[in-house]
Amino acid sequence: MLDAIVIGAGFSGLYALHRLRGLGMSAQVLEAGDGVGGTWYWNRYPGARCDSESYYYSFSFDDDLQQEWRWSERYPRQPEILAYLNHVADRFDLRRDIRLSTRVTSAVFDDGWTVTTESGERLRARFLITAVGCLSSANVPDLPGLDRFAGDWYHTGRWPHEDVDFTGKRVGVIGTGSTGIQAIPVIAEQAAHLTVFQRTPNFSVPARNAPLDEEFQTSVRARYAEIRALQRETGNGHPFHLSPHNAVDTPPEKRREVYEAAWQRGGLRFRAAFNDLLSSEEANDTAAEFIRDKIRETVRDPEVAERLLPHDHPFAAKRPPIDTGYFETYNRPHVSLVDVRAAPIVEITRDGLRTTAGEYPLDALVFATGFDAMTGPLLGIDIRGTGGSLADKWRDGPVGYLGLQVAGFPNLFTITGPGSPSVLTNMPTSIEQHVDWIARCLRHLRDHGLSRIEATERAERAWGREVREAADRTLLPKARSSWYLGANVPGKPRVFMPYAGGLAHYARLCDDIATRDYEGFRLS
Ligand code: N01
Repeated sequence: MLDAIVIGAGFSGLYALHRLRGLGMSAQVLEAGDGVGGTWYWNRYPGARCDSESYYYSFSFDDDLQQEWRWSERYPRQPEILAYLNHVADRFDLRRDIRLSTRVTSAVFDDGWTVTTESGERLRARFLITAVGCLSSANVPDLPGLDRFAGDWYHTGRWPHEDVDFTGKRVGVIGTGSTGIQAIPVIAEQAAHLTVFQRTPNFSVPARNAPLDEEFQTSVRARYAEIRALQRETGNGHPFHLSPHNAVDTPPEKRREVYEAAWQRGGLRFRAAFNDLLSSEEANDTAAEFIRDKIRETVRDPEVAERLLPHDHPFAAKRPPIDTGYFETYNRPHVSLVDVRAAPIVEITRDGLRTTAGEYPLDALVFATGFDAMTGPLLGIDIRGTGGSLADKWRDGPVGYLGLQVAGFPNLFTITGPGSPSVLTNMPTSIEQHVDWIARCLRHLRDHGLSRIEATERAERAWGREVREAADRTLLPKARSSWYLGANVPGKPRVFMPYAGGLAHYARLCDDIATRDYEGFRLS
């Protein structure tokens, strides 16, 4: 029997294996893809890059690694992040314990975990660690007629490995989330005609991507200790604090100047321009209106601009995209915008897509329709604990303790599971915090001659309340169409899934719980 099985070889699985090895434990990573990289292995769509800046969307656990790696741009492209993760796999000699093309179909607890793969093979381990990602279960809407479509169709999160050439083609894109907003301007460069099918208009801030010069890289390398410490001190794992000022008390002229400077600097930091943007609707309205004005200024056709204006959710209550030329793309003569909220999609036909307002001929269709987030990747595996299946337990939405464990599933750890800050943060920072906590816990068990750990139902219920209350202290639940609430997947329970209390606060809670002999867990 192995000490641990880890499912997934993205950022989380790679780091988990490294830490387990450090504890002298035997571990196997099982990975469905035929390469390492997780999100960055699957998401190869045109324009795919990270919205966190490269110098901090990376591991911090090894100083030599961060000193030697060179990022080329402010926001790294998918191939560059994939190359980085392959480098990590080689540098730390991880591959010999990673089995690729090995999809796990079930995991059953019976005094240890028995994991079954798609090929029917069984492996046993004392501990099971899921490193399956939060956004890895592609959501392809169930549209009638898709099987009849004569053209090619793609989901951004399952993009082919070979180049897809849209030259001369009439392409449709469904979805205007972070992915659609990255892909649309790039697809428009190639396509003969691009039709964007938009259900919910979105806020977006310019990324202002640029190559990184040597001076900046040298200064980052010299300051890495300080940068990493700052990431761990902030609410969302980025190396910057929210402004000390609030928007409500700032005079309108000054406020506009602050927004303008943040707009020019670009990137996710725009939402840190004032400290009350996610807690006060009045404050949020000022940011939302500033962005709507920018959209009106950028898009030349006032009717198209009007259709692009987001009104149904506060700014940043859904994950705010950042873009390179997104709104400008709608000024191109071969790009059109179709409002599928006003005239919903009826079906896919042999030659295109039909809404209640008409038919749009297409040679290719791209689903930028997101993911069955957070719970989807876990429920895609038939996980059975002492009292039944995870699917039954989560029928009305996910429950768990700290997003790390679920009562009734002993020795199962869920890296960045529902109820942890995860998707509200810079993911590598959250992943390192979770893996470090799990490693500390495993060492504790070993040092105390213990072999089993399980969250109590009481602790789980209390944590569920804390997750709800933390969300309710913000404007986040007001975005009713958000995948944070499961709203993008028909039939999914509407439960706010990530923990909105901030990463630094959460990490302190996790450490305190460990220090108090793993309060809320049963150890034996
Ligand atoms: O997915 P989304 P995404 N008919 O769910 C629409 C991360 N990410 O892949 O809003 C018509 O946000 C849907 O409409 P609505 C990031 O955390 C990170 O873009 O549900 N439309 C929406 O417009 C992000 O938040 C990076 O009404 C349908 C879109 O499809 C997360 O991934 C880069 C539809 C889906 O948007 C997910 O982003 C990219 C239907 N049936 C993404 N179903 C990084 O930088 C859905 N839509 C690391």
